[in-house]
Amino acid sequence: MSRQQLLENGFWHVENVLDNQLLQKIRELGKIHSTISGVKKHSGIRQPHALKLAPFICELFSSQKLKDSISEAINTTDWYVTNHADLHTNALSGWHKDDGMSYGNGGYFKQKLYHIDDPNVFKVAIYLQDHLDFEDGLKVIPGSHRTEKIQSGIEQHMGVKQGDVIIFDTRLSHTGQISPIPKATSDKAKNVIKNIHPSILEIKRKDIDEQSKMQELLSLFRKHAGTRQSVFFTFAADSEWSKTFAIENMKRQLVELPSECQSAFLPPRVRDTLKKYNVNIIDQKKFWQDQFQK
Ligand SMILES: O=C(O)CCC(=O)C(=O)O
Ligand SMILES: [Fe+2]
Repeated sequence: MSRQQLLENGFWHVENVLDNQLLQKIRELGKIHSTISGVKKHSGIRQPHALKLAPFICELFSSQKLKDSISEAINTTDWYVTNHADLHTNALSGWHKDDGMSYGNGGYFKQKLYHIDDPNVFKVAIYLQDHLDFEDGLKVIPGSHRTEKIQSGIEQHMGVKQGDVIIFDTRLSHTGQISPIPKATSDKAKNVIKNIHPSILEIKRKDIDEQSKMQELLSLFRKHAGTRQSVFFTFAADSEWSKTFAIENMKRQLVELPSECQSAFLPPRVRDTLKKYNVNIIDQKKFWQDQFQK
């Protein structure tokens, strides 16, 4: 049923998967991490290659429920992480797909693949806090994984709670927080917006460029609503589509990083942690070694 939902709608919202204490710990480490590492992007900090560069996120795989949900989604226990992971802190985002089509050359599948039911590669979105009061969680367009068009249907804000995960098709149109002051959906949140309204007006009237205004508005909002963090990672089961995707997706991730971080492989300590949690990694695959081994 859940896998059917994933194939039909392009996403599956799985509730109460992860332990709140574990997420709280990762959240605290993530906050510290974002002050020392990451790429400044979209008004926030994004850490690409996060399994390698923010290795504390590997603890997510201590959750059997997370691994079981992934197995259910991809219809096999024989899946692996593809080494593509991001840790996001307070970043804004616009509508997009994660299939790389916006970068040209047929994206990560190297061709349009909207006619295929199951691409054997999916993403997991884990928000480290609730997104029930404001529309600043994940938004999706159900069914949009089967069309090239990005804005192709009715938008849906996923009210995620800390502990939930969303497994989605990389072809699904989605976005995170679009506006620096997102729509309030609860009375508590409406009060927050009311209280900061004078400061919002003050920033809007400032004689500064739009980008700086956006940054100031977002900082103001986050001071009151708390830091917004998420981990997104990719997993796959072997197929020609998923192999092509994993390779091209990794190439893109490496472009975003400085030269000293340019390895597609995970460091031994991270490999050991994932092994301890019985998670297969792409580093062991021959096609991966042939592609990226120096
Ligand atoms: O910022 C967000 O919540 C969305 C991030 C996202 O879409 C991604 O990592 O691909
Ligand atoms: Fe995305």
